[in-house]
Amino acid sequence: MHVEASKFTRSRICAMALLAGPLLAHAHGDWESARADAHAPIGVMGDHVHDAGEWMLGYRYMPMQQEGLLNGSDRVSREATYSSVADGGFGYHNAPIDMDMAMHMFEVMYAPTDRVTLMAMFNYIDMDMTAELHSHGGHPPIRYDMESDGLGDTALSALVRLTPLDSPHQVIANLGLTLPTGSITEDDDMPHGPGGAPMEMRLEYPMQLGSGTVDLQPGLTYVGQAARWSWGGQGIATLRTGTNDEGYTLGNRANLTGWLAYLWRQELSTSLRLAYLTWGNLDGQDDEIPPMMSPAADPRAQGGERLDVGVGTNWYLSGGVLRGHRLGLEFLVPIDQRLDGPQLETDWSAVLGWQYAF
Ligand SMILES: [Cu+2]
Repeated sequence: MHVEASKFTRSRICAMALLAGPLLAHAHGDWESARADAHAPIGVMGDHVHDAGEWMLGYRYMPMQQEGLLNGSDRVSREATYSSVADGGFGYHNAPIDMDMAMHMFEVMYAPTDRVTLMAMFNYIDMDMTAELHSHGGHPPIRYDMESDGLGDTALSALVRLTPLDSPHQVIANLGLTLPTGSITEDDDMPHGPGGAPMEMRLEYPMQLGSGTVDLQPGLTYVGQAARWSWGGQGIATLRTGTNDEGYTLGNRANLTGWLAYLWRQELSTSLRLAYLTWGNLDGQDDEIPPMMSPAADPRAQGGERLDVGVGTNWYLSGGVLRGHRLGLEFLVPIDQRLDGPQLETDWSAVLGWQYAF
């Protein structure tokens, strides 16, 4: 943090020498919540707490696009995915082509005390996948679409502020869990009937809406603030408990992220973030999902790791009837990903959010 310390000192001197008005207050070193970067980039959840008695409502729209297949960090063609093992392929019946996902996330926060903020997040998920069934018996490959949408798992957490209330360095313990409100029995038509006729089948694991288990989400968040700069880091694990009703457990996950934000003026900040995500393969399997149908149906082709870089901007509306409303936008692209494959590669994701505290 040497760079931060020198920037911190330099900007404090600048602020004291040059600035009057609201920015001068920041130079005193208290945590300032009425500024754009007092919340992390909008793609980070559970990054901030509220003062006793305060409520917050929020909504995030999170699109994500995946296209093409990777095994490790190597590209794999559709043909190789559904060619027989004897021909040097992977021997699946289908190969995913692309997948579009959009999540609508609604959040409510309430702070019963200055130390503890409670948070609930509800998701509505909408997914489309295009896949191709291998050619057989003189039939050309058949391309088809699958869809699923509905409520995802519901996240509940307590955010416990561990540091002094007004410190410019805040440490928050994230004590979270998710409830299995998302369906794991979504079906759609696939061309597996006679002569490629549509037949309703259980969708593959990435197209299911929930984990089917109660998942623990412990984590730790640190945020720091100076006059013009702010920064933070967060680590959150997702630990599955037990086995779901279809006989499997999704892999555990870990998210590690760090960011740096610059405050252009009280209402506007921009951010740069690195996000590392790792997730495991399935334990067990759903007997209605034949594992050789597609790599997306294979319990051993689900895990991976990815490093994203994100650029973002936060707006904090400080006056007029919209005082206290926040808007955030973040755009993330992977700079490295290694997948247990063949598995769909992530091209980009984005988060557009609104928050209002009162
Ligand atoms: Cu909040």
